[in-house]
Amino acid sequence: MASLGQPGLIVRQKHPLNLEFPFATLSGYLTPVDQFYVRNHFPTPAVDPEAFRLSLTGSVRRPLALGMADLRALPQAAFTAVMECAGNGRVFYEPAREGLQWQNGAVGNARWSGVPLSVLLDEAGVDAGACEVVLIGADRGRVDDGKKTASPGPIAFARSLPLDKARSPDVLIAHAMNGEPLTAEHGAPLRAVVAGWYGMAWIKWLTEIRVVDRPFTGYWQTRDYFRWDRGLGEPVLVPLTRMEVKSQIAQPVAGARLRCGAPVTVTGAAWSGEADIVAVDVSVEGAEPLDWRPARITPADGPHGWVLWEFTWTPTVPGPATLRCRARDATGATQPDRQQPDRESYGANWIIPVEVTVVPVDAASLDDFVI
Ligand SMILES: Nc1nc2c(c(=O)[nH]1)N[C@H]1C(S)=C(S)[C@@H](COP(=O)(O)O)O[C@H]1N2
Ligand SMILES: [Mo]
Repeated sequence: MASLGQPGLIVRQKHPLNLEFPFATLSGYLTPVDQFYVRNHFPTPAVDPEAFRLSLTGSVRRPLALGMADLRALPQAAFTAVMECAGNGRVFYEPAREGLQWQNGAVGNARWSGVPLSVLLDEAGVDAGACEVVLIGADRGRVDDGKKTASPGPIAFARSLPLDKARSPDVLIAHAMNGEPLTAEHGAPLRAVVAGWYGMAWIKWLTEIRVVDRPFTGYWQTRDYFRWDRGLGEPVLVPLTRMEVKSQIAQPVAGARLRCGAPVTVTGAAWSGEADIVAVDVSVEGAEPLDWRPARITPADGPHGWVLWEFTWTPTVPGPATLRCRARDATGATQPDRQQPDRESYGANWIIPVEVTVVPVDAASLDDFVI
């Protein structure tokens, strides 16, 4: 197959900038920064790394105002973590849902470096009555979503973490991505890394951290990025948090034509919010019951990274075929067969069939587009 060179990113929206990683180009464990999806709600703010101070205020004994040099002098940590936008895969919902029509590329896996949020919380001394930590970005704008919630003026992008997550080693105040200082698109000079949780919690252009003694009810906490929870009987809206278990096929792509009798490597990635991936299964047939076979997994390089997987398949029958993949995590959670009614337009982790065509070898030899 001809090389596509630098395939770049798919523009989902120009203002504000929203870019999707073409997941079919997945080729390495870490997603390069210039291939990493971008999800913005407002124009990218300019934060001057010299003048800027990260403030930590609220229910703390010693409020902090830290410059970049102060942050670099504190203990550092680094890990690989997958970040998936809660809207990844929205295009597969039926009927169509409002919102950016992400296919399967609003996800990436990078190495993040910075100061654990727990270090800052310890420095500041959290009050006994505190319950959450609100992370606030420097970007702001008016929200008018037609749901009677138009904001009276510009509001900042903000989300909260419960104290136990905020204090866990999963959360970094990061200044670098894949060993390079954060780029403007990815939140320079500082962003939150909230390993295990959907991207909306990973606040970019982080300028303010506020410890609060009652649950935060900001717009992106309560009016967006939620799901229905029926655990208490009557369904209630709860903020999205942990990523659902998920696997995706990178190659072959939907519509691919495959040579009959020639082995093809089915490849992809899999991840889950706060548990390891223990298995990825692949099925290559359309007929039920599906014959699921284990894929080979390249383990993650730590608790938060995705796993890459592959499965070798030699098609033997010309005609249409359906590829599916399904991951299972250490809690036993696996991907559902169908879309989940309680997830509004988020958390799309059900099994997405990829339809391909197997062509006889003689026909294949005449066709450049066959892989
Ligand atoms: N300040 C701020 N932080 C933000 C956002 C934003 O619009 N503003 N978008 C969030 C969402 S929904 C996602 S999925 C991730 C995307 O991060 P990326 O653009 O670096 O991929 O950032 C999150 N952090
Ligand atoms: Mo997102």
